[in-house]
Amino acid sequence: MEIRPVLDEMIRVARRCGEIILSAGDGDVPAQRKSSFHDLVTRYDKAVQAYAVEELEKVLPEAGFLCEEGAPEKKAEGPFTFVIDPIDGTLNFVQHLRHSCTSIALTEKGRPVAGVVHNPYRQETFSASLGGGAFLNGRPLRLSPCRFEDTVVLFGTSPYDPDLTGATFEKLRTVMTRCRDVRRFGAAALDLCDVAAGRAGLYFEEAVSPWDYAAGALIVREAGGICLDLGGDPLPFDSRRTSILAGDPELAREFLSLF
Ligand code: LIP
Repeated sequence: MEIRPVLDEMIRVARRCGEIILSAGDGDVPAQRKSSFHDLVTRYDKAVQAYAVEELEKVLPEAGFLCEEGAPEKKAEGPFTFVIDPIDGTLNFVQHLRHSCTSIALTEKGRPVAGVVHNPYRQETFSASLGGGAFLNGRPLRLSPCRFEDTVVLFGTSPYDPDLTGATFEKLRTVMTRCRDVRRFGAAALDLCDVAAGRAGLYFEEAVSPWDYAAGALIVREAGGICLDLGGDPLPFDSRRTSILAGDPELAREFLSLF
């Protein structure tokens, strides 16, 4: 199957999802708790996901869906699955921090072959296809090597897994003494895209879900980076949560050597 036309449709859908996100404006956004008081969902998450599923079903009727807010009934009738985070950075969205995105990946036999991450607040659309390169608003992305001491390291706090807080801050304490500084922005997909765009050297988090990283991991890889779990093993792209380390290959190897 020719991936390019499907990726073009994924980009169109992600940008429309961004318009739905922006339609919330600066008004109050009521949120419901999911697994804990850290883990929220809003009617916008559900509306964005419903729109994306409806549109992508037309693009690839035989595909299955793996979505943050619950998969539609339909199972894959072949090798393709759309992996969707309708609003990555939901807490940022609820708090009007203006740092959220829609992430859509297409996997074939469990391997990402196309991905798009759209940040409507900056009108930045990151995209990639397997072997086709990574792009920001159509401009090619390519990582350039840098030293640990010259780079910023992004991290996540895995707030849905509070038993991992200690591990997160133990790693952070070690990393902070070796890099220029660290940042926690609250949207894994955008962290991965910032790495692919060379705005940061690495991103790590102890626990994320496949919809957080499926598209961003392909964008990083197609920009010349690597994406592994924190044990240095390949990432899963099924429904399992995993740790993640992404960025410049040399920096990633040095990071792993510290622990
Ligand atoms: C979030 C991630 C973030 C992580 C949070 C949560 P959500 O995704 O982007 O990096 O720290 O635990 O998983 O839930 O806002 O789509």
